[in-house]
Amino acid sequence: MILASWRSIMWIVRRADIVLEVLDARDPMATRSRRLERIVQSLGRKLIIVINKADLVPRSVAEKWKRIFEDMGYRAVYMAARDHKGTRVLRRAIKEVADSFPAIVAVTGFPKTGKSTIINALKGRHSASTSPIPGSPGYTTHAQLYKIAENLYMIDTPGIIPVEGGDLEAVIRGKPPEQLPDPVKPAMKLLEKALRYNPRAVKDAYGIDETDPYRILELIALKRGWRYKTTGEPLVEEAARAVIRDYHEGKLVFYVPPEEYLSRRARRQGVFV
Ligand SMILES: Nc1nc2c(ncn2[C@@H]2O[C@H](COP(=O)(O)OP(=O)(O)OP(=O)(O)O)[C@@H](O)[C@H]2O)c(=O)[nH]1
Ligand SMILES: [Mg+2]
Repeated sequence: MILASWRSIMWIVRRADIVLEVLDARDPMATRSRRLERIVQSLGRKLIIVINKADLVPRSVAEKWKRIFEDMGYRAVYMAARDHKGTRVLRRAIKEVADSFPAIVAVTGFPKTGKSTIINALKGRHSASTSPIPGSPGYTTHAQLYKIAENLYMIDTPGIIPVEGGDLEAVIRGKPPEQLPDPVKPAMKLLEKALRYNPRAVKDAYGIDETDPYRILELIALKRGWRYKTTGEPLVEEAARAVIRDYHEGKLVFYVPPEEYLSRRARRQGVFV
């Protein structure tokens, strides 16, 4: 699969008037790229932060993230592109920041944040191909221009290379689960994270009442009959891939609360809350 290089991201940003940075509402800060934001700023383009997949978090959480980004001085909207929710708000934001028309909007962000889905939602017809799994046929492989309306064009881009923050997101979004050299470690991290933010996540997704991540993988494998032919041991690698896939597909349900980010930031700034 092809991840866009920073050079090609610059090339795309140069061609655009407005850049959307698409984040995953479940963990916006880990799917954000300050480097991209800096590039957009330094090239004098307009940035709109789009907090997508808002259907996977409570509305109040999406609202809070929006406000956090607005307080940083960014224009921000939230939406659920797959359900065509929030498209009007996004259209309005684009209209308001555009200096002139026709406007070209580049849609950028981490892999699998829903960039192509946003384009489809705005277009009203499906043409940008989408899929839940990195590296699968719906993976956007090259920048492509779409006409959204008479005076509005959008450039769909492949997920940018996630270089900062969110190591876990970088690993699980960077490659299809089948191609991860070691899916077990990231899957264990993902399970730990899920349980930290939603103690019911594993029970709800797999009907398994267990907190040890390795044991959870074993139990998923046993439940599904995935065993090594030779030894009969549970095939934890296969369970790990399933867990990563379930996260991409929103079946493993959890989100990072904005309060955690706010209290961390306050601590960094030496403010007690
Ligand atoms: N729950 C939920 N899922 C969404 C939403 N938007 C997109 N998705 C799903 O997320 C997955 C990835 O969507 P894409 O639009 O292919 O994401 P992308 O950013 O274009 O992905 P790449 O081009 O591979 O980087 C698909 O399964 C979508 O159906 C949303 O608002 N809510
Ligand atoms: Mg895409």
